[in-house]
Amino acid sequence: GARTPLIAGNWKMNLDHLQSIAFVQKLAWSLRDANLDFGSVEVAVFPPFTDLRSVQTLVSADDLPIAFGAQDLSAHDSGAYTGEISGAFLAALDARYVIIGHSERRQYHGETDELIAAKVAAAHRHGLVPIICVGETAEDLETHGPSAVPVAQLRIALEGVVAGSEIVVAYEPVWAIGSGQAATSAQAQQVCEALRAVVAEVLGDEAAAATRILYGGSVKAANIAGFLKEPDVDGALVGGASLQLEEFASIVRFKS
Ligand code: G2H
Repeated sequence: GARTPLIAGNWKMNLDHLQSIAFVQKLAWSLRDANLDFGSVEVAVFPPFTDLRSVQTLVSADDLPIAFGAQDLSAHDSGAYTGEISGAFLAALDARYVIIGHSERRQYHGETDELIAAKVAAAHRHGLVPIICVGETAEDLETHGPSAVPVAQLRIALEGVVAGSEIVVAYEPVWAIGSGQAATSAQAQQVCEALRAVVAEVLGDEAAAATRILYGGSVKAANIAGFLKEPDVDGALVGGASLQLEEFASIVRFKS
């Protein structure tokens, strides 16, 4: 298709410093050995903040075809915000992406749709590509049906978009996260199609056609093919399986 699939490894709060560095190096070797065509798939890793500098150093020294980004950022650009990391800091590390509004941030850190919109705006002020995460809980699914909650979340998040700036959307049903119980590819397609319609409505048809929409939630080598066959699924946000080198490399190699 017209959109290059993105396989994004969200490490969450896993892998210590030495494991992070070894992982990126071995991933690069593994992908090189597989003669992966990087025109046909993009790979990105999302280490904890404290390992971004090391990953940047490694990736730039060896010119590795691996993009990277952060798992969160502050809605503010600078100032008295103890413990926060600004988009400016991430841009200075050459991070290309930043994950925003992951359900774990929404659930455990009280992030609201409005805060997420402010973080999307902050990412765009610093030239970062936000990966905007949306998804419904099992209860939402039962009460409101498949697309209503993710669609409503995305509508608000898109208020932060700076016109003409790139976004990535990730549909991650909360009931499928880390549960081993992935959505079916048909379920993912149904919601991703609805999300693309929201992008079209808010940002226009051209933006909607260019925007990559990922599926996330218990993605592994055994189910990635089904997701990527769907017309509106343009890659995956991978958690647990992104921590295992061979498994992650197999996911990446799928669509080469
Ligand atoms: C969903 C996903 C990565 P997992 O959170 O963002 O994690 O693949 O472990 O379900």
